[in-house]
Amino acid sequence: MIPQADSAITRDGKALILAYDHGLEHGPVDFEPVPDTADPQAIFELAGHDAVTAVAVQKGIAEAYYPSYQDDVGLIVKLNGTSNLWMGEPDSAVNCSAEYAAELGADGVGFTLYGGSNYEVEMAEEFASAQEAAREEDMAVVMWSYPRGQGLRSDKSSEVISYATRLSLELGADIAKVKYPGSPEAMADAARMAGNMKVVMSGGSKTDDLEFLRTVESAIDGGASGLAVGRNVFQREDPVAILDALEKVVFEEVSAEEAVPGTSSAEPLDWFPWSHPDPGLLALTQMLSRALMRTTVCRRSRPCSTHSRRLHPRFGLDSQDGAWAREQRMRLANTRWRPTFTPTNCWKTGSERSMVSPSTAAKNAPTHSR
Ligand code: FBP
Repeated sequence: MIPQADSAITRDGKALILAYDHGLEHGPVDFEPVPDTADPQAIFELAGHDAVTAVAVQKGIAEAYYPSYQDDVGLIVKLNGTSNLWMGEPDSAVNCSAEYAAELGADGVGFTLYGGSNYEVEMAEEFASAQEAAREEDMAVVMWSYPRGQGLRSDKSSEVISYATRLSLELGADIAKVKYPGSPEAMADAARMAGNMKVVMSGGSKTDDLEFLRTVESAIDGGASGLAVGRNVFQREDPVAILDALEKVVFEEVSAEEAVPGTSSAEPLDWFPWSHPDPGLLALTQMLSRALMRTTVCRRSRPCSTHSRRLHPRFGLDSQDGAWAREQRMRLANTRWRPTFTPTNCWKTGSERSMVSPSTAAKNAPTHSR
């Protein structure tokens, strides 16, 4: 691991990686809940959301779709992967080199390692080559560290997940992506074992909004630096709403209850100079304040995607898009950042953290050890 304050796939030291390698790992079944998500273009559109620091895909998807999104979206190319048709001991075929990932424009590479599998030795050797090649290309290395195999009874126990993060640190990853070990305490232990390497939580199968956000909050409280998530975003009818909520929980450290879609009016605004305003006036003021907070500064490390989107002809509506993709694109383009500042204002600045209200910052200040 090369210590770094930030990289192209993190923001404020945190990561929200939109994972989309499911078509290989799980097959078409993962697209059934929202059939339009079988179209990679719909996912790249979503990845333009300000919460998303990078999208993680296999090389075939990157080859075909990333050229249209390289100005707006961070890219992690998975270097290995196996289909769900494989019935043997956990293993993952190397199907892309770090050099080719760099040619595709990747900011980082992803690599699955099944510690504990009968194939662990071969996978670790393959990881060593990939990791060193990624260093040559100056790309971040994310390890999908998923201990599993014949000898492992539980692949999510605290001990196993802590071993998974330690293994990632020792083998040279910059970020370890692990399953949630069940509690903030267990996550804290896993983060401690990772030293100053970042740990992100794997999203897992889809759960309801509040349950999912609570798990993410617990992981963050335990010291996770964010999450890498697929199904819990793209299997929702309203993925933009859950990304809005994740942005609050991951980057602003707002509680799950405050962030859950549909409760945005409960955002803490207790830094206002009055305590009992007229309800109508309060609602209007809250609305204007949120708009002001959102337009103060764009927090992306790349130029604001919405501005690029508004300026770029490809964001005209495409009649070939499915209704779901079209709706998400409309929502991203029209309901988030407003064009009240120029693209030159859209670079990350030191004042980003001021987007968190003082009360929220104070409330969250003591909870993190790193
Ligand atoms: P989810 O958030 O949908 O769980 O995706 C994370 C991920 O690691 C994907 O990148 C990958 O396709 C999948 O989970 C693999 O999960 P598993 O091996 O547990 O089936």
